[in-house]
Amino acid sequence: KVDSRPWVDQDLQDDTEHAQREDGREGDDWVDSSEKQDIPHVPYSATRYPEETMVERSKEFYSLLNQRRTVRRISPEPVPREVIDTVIRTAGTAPSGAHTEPWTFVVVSDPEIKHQIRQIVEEEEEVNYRQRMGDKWVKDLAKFRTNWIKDYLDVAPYLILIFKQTYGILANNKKKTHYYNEISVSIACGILLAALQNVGLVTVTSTPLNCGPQLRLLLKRPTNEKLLMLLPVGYPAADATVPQLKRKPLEDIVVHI
Ligand code: IYR
Repeated sequence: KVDSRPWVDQDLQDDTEHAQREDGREGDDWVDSSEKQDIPHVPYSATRYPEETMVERSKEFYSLLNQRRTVRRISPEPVPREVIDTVIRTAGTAPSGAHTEPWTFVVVSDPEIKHQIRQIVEEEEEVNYRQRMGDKWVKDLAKFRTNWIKDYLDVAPYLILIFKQTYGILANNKKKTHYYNEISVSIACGILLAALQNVGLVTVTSTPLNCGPQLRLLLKRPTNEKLLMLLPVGYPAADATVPQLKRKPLEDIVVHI
């Protein structure tokens, strides 16, 4: 059977809907909202900049992020652990459905585990490229010179695997609904990419197709967690190259009404 959307990961469906029974009430194993407590609301104010400063800052931030590129040749040079901790803290500032913070960032630096990850990903990606993706998809990717061999999984000093928690598990073993968990974690991933760019590190936004369950087991993550993204992180290799791509101009991506 030919799937018309082969990039949709088998394991990556959003099971937020499992939180509710058909009658709209929560099942016994789900936390009752009446158990939740009220929290105080406190004043908020944002830093206010003069307009010229806003223009300048907007351009500077654009320039920084416009230099971000996917880099597939990563240097083995060590990266300070404190930097990794802080970029992940930064990613964890993302907004999330009902402030459920439905993310787990698994940071792998152990060479043995990195290699096991590589073996799982390469084995699965070979099937992806040879069978699942189909000729059209493989042709569409040719100009990026990608294939199923992923050296960066051994070489990069850190692999960050980002899992979405499809529901939460409370101390009393009750389940908690994680509203909009996929988009919440996707936003966190975007912030993580920006934070990495900000410190001069590079990555590949990889979404290893159909590797989720095996990697989840390898990393001993619970069944409520599903792999959303795998980011090898490090400095770019001295001989790294990137395809010469152009970004769409503003006029092609914005509509003012
Ligand atoms: N997941 C594969 C294939 C791949 C797919 C897309 I769409 C890309 O932009 C790049 C690669 C891989 O990582 O090689």
